[in-house]
Amino acid sequence: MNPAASRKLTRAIHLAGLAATTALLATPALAEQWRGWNIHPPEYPNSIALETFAKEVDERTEGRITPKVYHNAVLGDQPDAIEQTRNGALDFGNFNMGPMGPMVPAANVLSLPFIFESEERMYELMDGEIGERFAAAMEEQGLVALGWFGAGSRSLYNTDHPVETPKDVEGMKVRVMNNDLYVDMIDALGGNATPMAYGEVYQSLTTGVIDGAENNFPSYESSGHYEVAGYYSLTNHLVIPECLCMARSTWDELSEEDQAAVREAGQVATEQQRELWEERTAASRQTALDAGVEINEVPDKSEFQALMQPVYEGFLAENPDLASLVDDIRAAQAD
Ligand code: GTR
Repeated sequence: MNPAASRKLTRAIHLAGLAATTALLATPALAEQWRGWNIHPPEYPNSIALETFAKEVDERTEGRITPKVYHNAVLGDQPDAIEQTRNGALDFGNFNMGPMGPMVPAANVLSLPFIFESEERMYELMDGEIGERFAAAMEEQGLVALGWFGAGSRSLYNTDHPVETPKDVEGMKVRVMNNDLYVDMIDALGGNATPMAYGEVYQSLTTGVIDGAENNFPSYESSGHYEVAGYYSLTNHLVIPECLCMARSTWDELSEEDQAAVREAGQVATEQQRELWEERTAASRQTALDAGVEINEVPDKSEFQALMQPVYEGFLAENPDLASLVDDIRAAQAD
């Protein structure tokens, strides 16, 4: 190479080096990427709210945190996902408070049948001091609650007859979420409970492994269960909230400023979920009706409620420390 060409090359290398250094300096510190668990398909109200949460966190932290939501339970079953969030392998998720019970005993109070008389009451109490007590119990177990999502009320559905009285549940194989309390609940009605992952229910209904299950309208519809279990009976036995929550280990690493930003994002997402929930409940109910599902009222719910007495007694005998929480929830609804 002649000297001129060599000088040119040296200069080019020098310039390239400078450009690379400048580019490096201009790149912001690598954003922290959060992984979030979701059981539902992307168009479900909770999923839309989780995406909102992710977007709000990203914006409010100016891109320091970039959450990503994984829908359709691709990151695992719900009990596993709760465990993974507790130990920080996942950063956030939307969890039903039912499967939370085996890990956070206080959460079981929310799984007591008929503990809330309506969704409105549930919101009112969870948004106040009662909700703070649940959040504190979760925090001890590694989870930070950022908001309470609505989940309507759960009712029984099955393949071949309406449920009008507890007699209609006798001998029925009913899928329940992973929590012994639900096994006791179905036992008390004379049925046979089968705890099972949500994703296995459709197939199990078609093969007769189970005769029925229980859920709210949006899940009954979005999972397709209404296609294979055409009797939906309005037992409304569980009004159980869900949480938008995150790993405490991830939370503890945040600056105060980012904690505030994440909390605000959680509030925005929660408000949106509750609004979308109402709309989706009506739409899902209609989809089921249009497909020929028979929806029936349960004329006398007190028969079902009376049979839950031993479930309460057994629970309180095993968890005497939770009696005051149960009493306070009941007292708050006594007016
Ligand atoms: C849904 C709930 C899910 C899951 C599911 C189930 O209503 O949103 O988180 O708990 O029920 O029955 O497993």
